[in-house]
Amino acid sequence: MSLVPTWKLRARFAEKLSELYGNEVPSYNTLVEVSTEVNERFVSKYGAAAEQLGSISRVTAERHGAIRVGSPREMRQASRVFLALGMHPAGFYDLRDAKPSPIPVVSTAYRPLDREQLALNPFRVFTSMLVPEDRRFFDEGTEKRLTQFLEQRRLFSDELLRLAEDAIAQNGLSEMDTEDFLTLSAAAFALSDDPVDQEWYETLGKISSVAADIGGVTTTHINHLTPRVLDIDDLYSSMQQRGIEMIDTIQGPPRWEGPDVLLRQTSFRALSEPRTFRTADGSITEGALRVRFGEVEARGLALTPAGRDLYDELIAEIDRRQAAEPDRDRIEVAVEVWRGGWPADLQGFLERGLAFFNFSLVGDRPSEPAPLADLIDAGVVEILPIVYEDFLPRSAAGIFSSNLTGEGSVDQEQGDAPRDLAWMSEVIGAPVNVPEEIYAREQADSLAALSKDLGFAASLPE
Ligand code: OOG
Ligand code: NI
Repeated sequence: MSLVPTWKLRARFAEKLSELYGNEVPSYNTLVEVSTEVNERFVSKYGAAAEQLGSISRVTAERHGAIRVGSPREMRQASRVFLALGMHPAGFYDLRDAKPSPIPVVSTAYRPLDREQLALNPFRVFTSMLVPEDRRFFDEGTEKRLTQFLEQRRLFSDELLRLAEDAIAQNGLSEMDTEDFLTLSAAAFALSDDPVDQEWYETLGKISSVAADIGGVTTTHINHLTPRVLDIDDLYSSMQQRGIEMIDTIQGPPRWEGPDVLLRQTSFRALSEPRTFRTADGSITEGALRVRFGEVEARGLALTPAGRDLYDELIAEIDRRQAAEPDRDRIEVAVEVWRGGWPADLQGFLERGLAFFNFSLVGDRPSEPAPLADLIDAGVVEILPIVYEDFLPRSAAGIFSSNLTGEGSVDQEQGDAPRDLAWMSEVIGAPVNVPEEIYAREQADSLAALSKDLGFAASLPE
């Protein structure tokens, strides 16, 4: 019996969620339509160079989703569902001291790790988990009530979890099981019509609307589904032309003439959606909640730790200059800092050890060993940047904050509950990958393959 392989399960799951989310949030369909136009325009303008950071077929299908869960049990179950799809935890994000608004969650992203798997389908899900034990947000009584509430609900059915285990064990599922798996998993992420306990939702909402969105309802739901574009500035103005009001900035690095790094994102608020509430006297009323989103992103180079340090420094420099000259346009300041701080081209990034690359031998094999930089100059070796596959804490915090309906309340005097990557690995029962280590491995493998092709050891510029 032939099985639907893991990557295909992932591609079909992403498609299914896209269909579901498009039915629930119609402006998402507009976003996908405009994204497709933007990508086609970009490719017809730049040809093959447009696909340097991902083939057009990959980018067109590319999405990331965001979900939020409440407890370690829910996080671990979600990890099994994602593992069934070949998605592994990567990166640890603590948003509890995020600015402008602290969010009571810690997060990781589930994604394929290998280049080949990413090329087949790069679907990833930013997954956040509530921290009810954090006293800055929740007092003892609320923590107890919250954990009891979370203990009682079931986000993932036994049947779904059983199918996930089968898929993990077999690296795929039969066509019949695939259909069941897709139906059950999509249902687990659909907006539920279960009545929302109004008093409880409001109690949590006073602390944080993200806490209410997670712990105030009996299910989880996809919070947003984000397409990827090759030109986010074009996307931004095209959406505005369609009459969709975007947030006022593109988050992350500014647009400039040099290589794009990491991640640029922008978003718009989706409309409020009808929800049923149960009031304190037990009666059922119709209301509405506005918790979901339209988001879009453009991806750039994966930075080395040195590149990441420089990135953080330059962002801080933008903040400083802006504080000193508040009348100047932030974008203008950002471009000025970017031009002063980064090399102008890919080779500069390689030479200064700021970004990760793949290498290939494209010219004749040289007769004697030569430094890598010379081989690149001579067109013998080609460098291909490795695209950033992860998230940015500051942009993530921005997305969460634009989702907030109230200020929330945080008591900074209270102790926090320490959480880190090791803790998250423990919860998931598998190591959470460190993004920079994934990229470094890929680069090292590519360098080793190049050395084999060259017949001598190629090494990175000092
Ligand atoms: C997740 C926010 C983070 C991103 O793209 O940075 C995120 C959420 O709102 O649940 O999706
Ligand atoms: Ni997102």
